[in-house]
Amino acid sequence: MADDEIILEDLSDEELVQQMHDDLYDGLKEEIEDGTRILLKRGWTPYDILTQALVEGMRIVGIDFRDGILFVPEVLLSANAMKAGMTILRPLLAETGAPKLGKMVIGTVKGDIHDIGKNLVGMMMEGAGFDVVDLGINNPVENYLEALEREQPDILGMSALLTTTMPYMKVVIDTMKEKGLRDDYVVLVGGAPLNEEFGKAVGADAYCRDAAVAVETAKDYMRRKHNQLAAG
Ligand code: B1M
Repeated sequence: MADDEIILEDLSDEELVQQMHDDLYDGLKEEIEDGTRILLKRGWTPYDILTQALVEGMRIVGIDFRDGILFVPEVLLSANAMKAGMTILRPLLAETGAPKLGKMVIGTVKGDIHDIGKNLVGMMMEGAGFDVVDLGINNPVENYLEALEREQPDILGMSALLTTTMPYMKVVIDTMKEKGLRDDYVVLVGGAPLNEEFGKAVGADAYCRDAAVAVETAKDYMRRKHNQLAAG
């Protein structure tokens, strides 16, 4: 073992989280898996590990990607490391035993291959008691329409991370309108470049800033739906 090798187990929580940010930056998958397991063993909740160690680490990666310090191959390694941590947390988040609240179909729009945020939303929705059908990345409108017909969900979720792909959400919603389907579903949209105004402009029911907001918004719509059914 090299003298300067870091023993993750020996670090304090704060140092370990800091180290995980560095390891995510360096795309070190196994270290991220180890760090995730150690924090779990120390009693951290899956949600705190997700937000404080993984999402925060990816935020730092995003800054240096934007500034031309990191490039696509490096960021891909970071993304893979992040996904490895998320894979460990996923069953724990889904295991809450929450009663079934509804069903959501979610996918990243055509032209866009970013899926970490979408996956995170899917995981948190499962944890809150939703059945989630994940359409993956790069979805043309046909994929969404087929999935709506096949799965009959309560909610359609769309994700976009690029300013060039986010307008495609309007294509999907407009097509739903043309086919008379729009009002059959709650449409939620999200992704880093979006905002409230954009959500309204494309005709979505709501813009969700992050996965926690997506869960709260989805629950809120399901409550309203049940109240309407009870009243009608
Ligand atoms: Co990309 N990329 N990328 N990238 N990438 C961004 C988005 C960028 C902002 C980086 C930058 O310049 N600062 C920039 C976009 C600029 C713009 O459009 N204005 C960018 C670019 C330019 C590109 C390429 C064009 C680079 C190139 O090829 N030259 C290329 C495009 C590929 C394509 O899609 N066609 C590209 C490629 C890639 C990688 C493949 C290397 C990799 C993706 C790997 C993967 O996803 N499997 C990647 C990554 C990792 C990023 C950054 C660094 C991180 C994204 C991420 O995972 N964040 C990103 C920088 C950034 O966003 N600041 C960047 C962590 C994640 C948890 O957050 O996805 O925002 P986020 O999700 C949040 C919320 O937004 C929300 O909840 C999530 C959880 O809280 N949310 C939803 C997301 N979807 C939702 C759906 C909902 C609700 C909420 O539905 C209901």
